[in-house]
Amino acid sequence: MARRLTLTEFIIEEQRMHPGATGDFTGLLSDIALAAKLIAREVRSAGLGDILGASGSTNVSGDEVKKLDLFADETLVNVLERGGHLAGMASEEREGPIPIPEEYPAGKYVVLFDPLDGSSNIDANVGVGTIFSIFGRAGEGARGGLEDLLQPGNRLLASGYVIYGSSTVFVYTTGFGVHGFTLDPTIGEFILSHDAIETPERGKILSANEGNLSLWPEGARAYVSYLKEEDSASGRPYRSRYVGSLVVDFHRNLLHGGIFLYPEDSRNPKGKLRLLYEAAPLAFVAEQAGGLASTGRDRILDVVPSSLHQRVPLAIGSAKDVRLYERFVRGDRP
Ligand code: AHM
Ligand code: MG
Repeated sequence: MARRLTLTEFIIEEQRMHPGATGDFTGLLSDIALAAKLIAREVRSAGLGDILGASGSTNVSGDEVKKLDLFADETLVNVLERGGHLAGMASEEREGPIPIPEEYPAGKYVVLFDPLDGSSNIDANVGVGTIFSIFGRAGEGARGGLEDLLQPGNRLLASGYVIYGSSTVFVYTTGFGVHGFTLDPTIGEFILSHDAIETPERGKILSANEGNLSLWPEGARAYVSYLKEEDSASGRPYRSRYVGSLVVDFHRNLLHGGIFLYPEDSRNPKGKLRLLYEAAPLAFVAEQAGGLASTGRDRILDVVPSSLHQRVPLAIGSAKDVRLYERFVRGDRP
């Protein structure tokens, strides 16, 4: 049987298709994979040391920060700042742009990341993950400043995520399909396990925090009631699956089909999830797998960010499900 490719081998082959590729991009993705392995090791031993538990501070979005969030954030910054591939970074855990120290060379890319999505789930042993976005620099001027970081998702060069769950998986796209790799702990390498992932055109799963249903706008409430009606011809009722780690709920629906919904509500009038660290990178993956991502009104990848921690309503997953949701939002229900 042919040996399966490692993540690095796969990226090198993919980059050969790009004339003029310098190896910088390959180096950057390898750096992200290294940081992911360091985070995976720490997550695996979370229950063992005093690293588990709240660190007592809150992040810029007002959420309680767990120690592992800080570990993941610092690991990504430490690994990525010295690689020479980046002009700047931004993290969900930090308020402003993260500069590359003068002692390291600056590169032509910027990276934005949610270091540990779903971190409120850690002490219950539920899967968590890292989400990342890679852009080219927007201009020659600022070195990794806001101009480089505030770019719409339609300019993403690559995005992806790593899940620290029952196994550690690395999923990414550079605009040529979506590929998934599983960490083989015996050799410390990510091995190609999900080549060219295609998400079902229509799913059977609804993932939403229905505890907020009474706070949602009418379109979202009507849509969820519709999915619960019984009609075998249209595959209803849908199954409900909501872990509360976006990256995990998204990954399951990507493989099996379904829709993840986090609409705006009366407490979070702009939605809860962050455009740059969560919605846009997952939207690029969803579209590359044949799915869609929408605010309910607009394509997520076309939303132009005006601030680093901007929130956005999110409906993401199988194309037919997201399109139907948009119809309910417009008041044009079937
Ligand atoms: P975070 O853990 O990076 O702060 O992300 C926010 C999380 C998502 O992973 C998840 O989908 C959502 O918040 C759950 O929110 P809620 O508890 O309101 O359902
Ligand atoms: Mg998150």
